[in-house]
Amino acid sequence: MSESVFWRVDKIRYEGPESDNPLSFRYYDKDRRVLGKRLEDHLRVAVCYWHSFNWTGFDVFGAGTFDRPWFRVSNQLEAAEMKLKAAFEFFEKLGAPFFTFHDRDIAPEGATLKESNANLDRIIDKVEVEMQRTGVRLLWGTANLFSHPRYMGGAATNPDPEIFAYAAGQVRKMLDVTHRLNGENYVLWGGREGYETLLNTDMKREADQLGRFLSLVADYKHKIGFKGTLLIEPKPKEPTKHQYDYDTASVYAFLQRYRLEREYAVNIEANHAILSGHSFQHEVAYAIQNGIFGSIDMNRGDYLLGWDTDQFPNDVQEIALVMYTILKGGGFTTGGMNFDAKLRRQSIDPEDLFHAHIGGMDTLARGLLAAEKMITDGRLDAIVQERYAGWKGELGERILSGKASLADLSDLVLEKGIEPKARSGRQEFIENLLARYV
Ligand code: XLS
Ligand code: CA
Ligand code: CA
Repeated sequence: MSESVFWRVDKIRYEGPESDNPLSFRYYDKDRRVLGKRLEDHLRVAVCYWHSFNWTGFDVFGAGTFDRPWFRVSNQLEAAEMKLKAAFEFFEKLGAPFFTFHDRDIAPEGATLKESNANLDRIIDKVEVEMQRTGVRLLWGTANLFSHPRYMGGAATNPDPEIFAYAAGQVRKMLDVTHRLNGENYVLWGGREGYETLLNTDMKREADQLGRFLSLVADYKHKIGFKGTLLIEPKPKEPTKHQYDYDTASVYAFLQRYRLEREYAVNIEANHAILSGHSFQHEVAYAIQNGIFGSIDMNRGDYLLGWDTDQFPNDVQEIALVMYTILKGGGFTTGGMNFDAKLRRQSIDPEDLFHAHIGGMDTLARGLLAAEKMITDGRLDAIVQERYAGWKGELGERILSGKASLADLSDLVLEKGIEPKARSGRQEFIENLLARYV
């Protein structure tokens, strides 16, 4: 018997929809060609470190429930090395092409920034070896600017500039690390960048501070020659009541205000989209339309709970619509589908981590295959084209090109006695059509 926590599981293989083996893929056939590209290259799946290897299963009411060997080791650096071995064994057995992590997920925080950086360097040497050994790549790196008590009042938006400087130090280091590991993106999630009450908050000043911080990050990225994409991850609430990065539209307005819209794109999380009162597809479509679509944090929420439950996705229709939107937007460039999702705290067996990811990957694959049908069939697109066809005519062209004034349009209607005819939006018909692809 090996001492590995995942010793009972072999490499997960594609066995097709008829397979009864719960530790196999039924749809995720990585080499299958979909619209001229390998399925794996469309989805660009990543496993996240924090939920899968750091979270002990604790919640606000109770202690950790997962018994992983590295939680039992008191020397933090030794624990980090053990966890690293297990994580790469998991990535390899699952066949995930990418992973993601925060600085503090992978190596322990020290007493000073200097000590933390040294801890990180020591572990990153080993990460590099594992990446070379397995071929697993880094989808994105990020700095944890929200767990340590120093950040309780924000990182970039903190009332204390020394905390801003500390956060800058952490991001600088993590950008260096991400660059060194050839990360494809770098994520900034403003966990504590928000506020509880205006009684103690200067909102205008905090926005300017955040704008400054993001400019500094972009400058540094260019200075070191990092070619990956900088991403901002919107989230409407949690941990604070008002989060500055509420949704994609707020982030886009913020970026424009600080002239950063060409430097940053968004990392859209499914669960965060829902919490902001939008559909997941809406958030993705909004980002694509405005040229700031970057990457996806894949998970789902619970419609009965108002918080961020980070569950694994299982709704094929939702994914199909999102994949359809992404494919029509040209697909991922540097982005991918990161499983920012965690087990339920009663799912304590190491095998549960495989079931969760297998189910998630199969759901993504089914969504992709449905989206492929939607695209090749072309009927959904034709319906929308047809609905707006009037705008391709002479009147539509005159309006949009600015050739017709408000008075011209009024005169036209009065003179010609125009009485437009109402047409059905046919939503139920279209929904029935959609059901046939899924
Ligand atoms: C938290 C966020 C976080 C980011 C990375 O809700 O999802 O995990 O993805 O800091
Ligand atoms: Ca996330
Ligand atoms: Ca989340």
